[in-house]
Amino acid sequence: MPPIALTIGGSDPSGGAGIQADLKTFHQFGVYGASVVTLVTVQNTTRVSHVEILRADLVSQQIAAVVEDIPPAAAKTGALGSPEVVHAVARAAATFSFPLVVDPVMISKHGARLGGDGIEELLPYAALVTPNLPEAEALAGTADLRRAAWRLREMGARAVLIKGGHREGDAVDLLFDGRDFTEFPAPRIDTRHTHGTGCTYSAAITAGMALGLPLDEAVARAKRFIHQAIATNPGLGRGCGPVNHFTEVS
Ligand code: PXL
Repeated sequence: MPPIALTIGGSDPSGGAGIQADLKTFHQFGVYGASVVTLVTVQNTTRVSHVEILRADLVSQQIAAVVEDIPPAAAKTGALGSPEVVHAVARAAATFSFPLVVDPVMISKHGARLGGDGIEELLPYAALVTPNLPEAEALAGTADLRRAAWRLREMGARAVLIKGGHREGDAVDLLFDGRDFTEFPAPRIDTRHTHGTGCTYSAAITAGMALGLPLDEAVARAKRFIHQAIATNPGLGRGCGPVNHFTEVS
């Protein structure tokens, strides 16, 4: 039996981000993927034209249906849409016996609001939280990387990975587990095709956890995967295209 991973997030019909990206990534890592939908976007590589958030109790029921029957070895959250959905996920997460990765998605590359409000409620259940720099700043109230990581630990996350994709220069990510700071560097790739990068990266980390890797090894493997996936993007669409989910796991 393959290990099982669960994603809780939004649908991207163009297949590059959201639960579609997560499922493709789980599959590429040899992990069986289950998915709970929180919101439906209408989007392609050029725009997000609508976001429809599901009722919170529908999210609760989907999680319960999966967890009681196909218990995952790890789970992640992506776009949650509303504080009500965050609350529903937090109530479920309080009962999880497996690690949860929280990707605190706030706005899409095209500026559409996908969630973030009330996300603090979920941090005490996070084995790892994976903000980009703007998200870390919004949550922690500081742009200083190490101070933000400390603050997010104080807010309840067991470990913090602040991603450097929105910084200048190389894409250096900073992991803090409460004891050590570890940097994960990669050269920046000059491309507009980075749609779904955050989703794919946190899904790859979640897959590594489902495979039983220690956190730093799961992050290192995921970092190699996302770097290669961006570098070999298929150039789909007329806007910000997806990364290459077919890239080899190494
Ligand atoms: O990458 C953040 C994200 C998460 N979830 C969905 C999205 C996006 C970005 O577009 O569409 C559904």
